[in-house]
Amino acid sequence: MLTLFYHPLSSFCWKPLVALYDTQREFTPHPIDLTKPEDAALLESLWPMRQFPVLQDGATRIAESSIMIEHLDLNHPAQSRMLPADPQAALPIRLWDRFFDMNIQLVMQKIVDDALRPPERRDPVIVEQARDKLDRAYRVAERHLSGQGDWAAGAFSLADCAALPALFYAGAIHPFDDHPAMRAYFDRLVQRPSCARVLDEAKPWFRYFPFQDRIPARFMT
Ligand SMILES: N[C@@H](CCC(=O)N[C@@H](CS)C(=O)NCC(=O)O)C(=O)O
Repeated sequence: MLTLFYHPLSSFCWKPLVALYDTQREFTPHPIDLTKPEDAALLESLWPMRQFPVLQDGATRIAESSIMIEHLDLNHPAQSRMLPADPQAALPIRLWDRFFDMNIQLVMQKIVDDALRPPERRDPVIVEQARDKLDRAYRVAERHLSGQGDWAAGAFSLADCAALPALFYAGAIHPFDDHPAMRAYFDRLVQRPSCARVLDEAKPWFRYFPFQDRIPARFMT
């Protein structure tokens, strides 16, 4: 039996949720509320980094969103895969998964972290550097996506699972409206039923996102 420990607002949790919904695998969702000491203790007991998502599969416990998606492909075959079985063919997908996590998601998170600090501890230099890095990543993504089909690297994959949260949250804080290929790709992503479901389930929590007023109205209602 699969159990996913997660929070509906958490960007990295969206990755396995999209994969699970997209492949219609059954699992037990176990929301974790880190404001509750007992939930924080539970998460720490599952993964000492105290980060979600964590996937429990029988006696096997998996941390790290990308690894758990691979674990699903390997151990719970479904009608489609998030990574091809051929390791060589998987390389571009791994690249774009890392790209969205490292160059967009984590960079966007620096701006969120800054906004969550008390005003006297905020650092405009960190925010400016993060915005510069996002600009560079957007240029790279735009060039890449202009030459692609519907998805980030061939068929819908792990790379697209990573792209949804990265582009959703980064796009709210640092819009990519002037990047037509990114915009078109993002529109395709949010319309995919698995992604739309994740966004819908996150809706009640968006008010806790410090830049909630920048989330496009179409995702709030
Ligand atoms: N590389 C990890 C990142 C997980 C992560 O940073 N999760 C965040 C939520 S999006 C978290 O648990 N933050 C709480 C904390 O770090 O204390 C993954 O891909 O699963």
